[in-house]
Amino acid sequence: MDFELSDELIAVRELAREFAEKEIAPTAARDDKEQNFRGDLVRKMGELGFYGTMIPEAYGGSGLGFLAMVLITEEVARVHSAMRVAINMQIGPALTVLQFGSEEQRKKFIPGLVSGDTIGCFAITEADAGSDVAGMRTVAKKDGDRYLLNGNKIFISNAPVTNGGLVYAYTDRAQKHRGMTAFYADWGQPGLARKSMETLGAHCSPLGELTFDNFPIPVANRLGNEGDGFKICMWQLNQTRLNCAAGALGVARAAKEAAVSYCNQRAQFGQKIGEFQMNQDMIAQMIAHEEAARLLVYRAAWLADQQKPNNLETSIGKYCAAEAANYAADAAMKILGAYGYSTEFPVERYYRDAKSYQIVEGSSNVQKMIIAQDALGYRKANR
Ligand code: GRA
Repeated sequence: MDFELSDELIAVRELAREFAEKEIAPTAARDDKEQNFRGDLVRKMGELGFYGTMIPEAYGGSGLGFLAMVLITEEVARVHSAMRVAINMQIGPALTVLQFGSEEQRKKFIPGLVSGDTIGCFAITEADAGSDVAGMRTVAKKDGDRYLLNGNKIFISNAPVTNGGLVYAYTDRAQKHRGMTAFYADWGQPGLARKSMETLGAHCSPLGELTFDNFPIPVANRLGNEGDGFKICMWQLNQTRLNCAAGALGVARAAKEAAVSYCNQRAQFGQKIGEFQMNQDMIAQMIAHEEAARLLVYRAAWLADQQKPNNLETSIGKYCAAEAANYAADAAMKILGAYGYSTEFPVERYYRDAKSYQIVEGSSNVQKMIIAQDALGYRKANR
């Protein structure tokens, strides 16, 4: 077992940290308050190769791997969690096209996602299909050399700004999950209405609805065969879950750093508040939870880099990292008190952003379901 990162990975992490601190952090509070979508930063991250670590050079990537993505994502999320979502919106469709697309589809769609010229997304969730992906109602009907989509997707990250990405729909609803199909869509076509949605956190990550009214997608943009969609979606979620897990590590770390720093500055009752054992208890727990989650998330990424099954390990890592981020944000809020609650300081942002990690990409309860049902022998997680 080797716990050392290679020199290459250390350099990648340094690059991401420097970019995050110099380019993202200075305006993070303002961007959050004004709900700015930072397309300029999305493109700069593309130029730096942040979306291409799991993509071969032939399609514009570097092939550095999943652990490299995790390290980059953690650094970005540490300064602004909403900017982490932007990474996932690029890598989700790029990896899925790499895995399931034809050579022509790979060449056509991946380089734009890797460079950030295409603002990506993946449209799965619907009003009655959140945890229960198979409950979706959007349909795709074949019409000559294209499919026409009808339905509505909600809570879709990047919906207001995306110009290309994945969408899942039923080509044969009677077959339940075996009738679902995956497509790569160019959102510039007619028959699409977008609507923005407001949320508690992740304000710089534009969220919204996509409504399809005979929205056309060429047959040439179908990934795999009709009916492959559910398995493609489960595969995709396993990759994008890892990015969320890394994001949660970043938030956990940011909250801990704020709490430690405040404990060393703030004095009450004639001593630094770090001297109080109740605060030490929270600092210790923040660190223990964060460090444990980090090892789990790195293990899942390492398995992915070895091309070994990692669904179970990714679910465990995502669950623990989301809970660590929420513990840390909650504890930091208690330690900073009114300064934590104040919108003048970043802890309230960490608190709002941390919540998303218990919801997105499979809620904490979905992760627990996957973990427990694997242990009980009901459904294998790694298949
Ligand atoms: O036997 P079969 O041929 O019928 O196949 C079954 C199973 O083997 C079938 O699907 C297969 N399958 C898989 N195949 C490969 C299931 N899981 C996998 C897999 N991992 N790999 C049906 O299986 P099932 O177990 O009966 O499915 P189910 O009960 O309908 O669903 C399972 C589950 C609850 C885990 C799934 O629906 C799920 O993961 N739900 C969570 C949904 C989710 O994560 N949504 C995320 C939305 S996108 C988002 O949050 C964006 C956030 C952006 C950001 O912040 O970055």
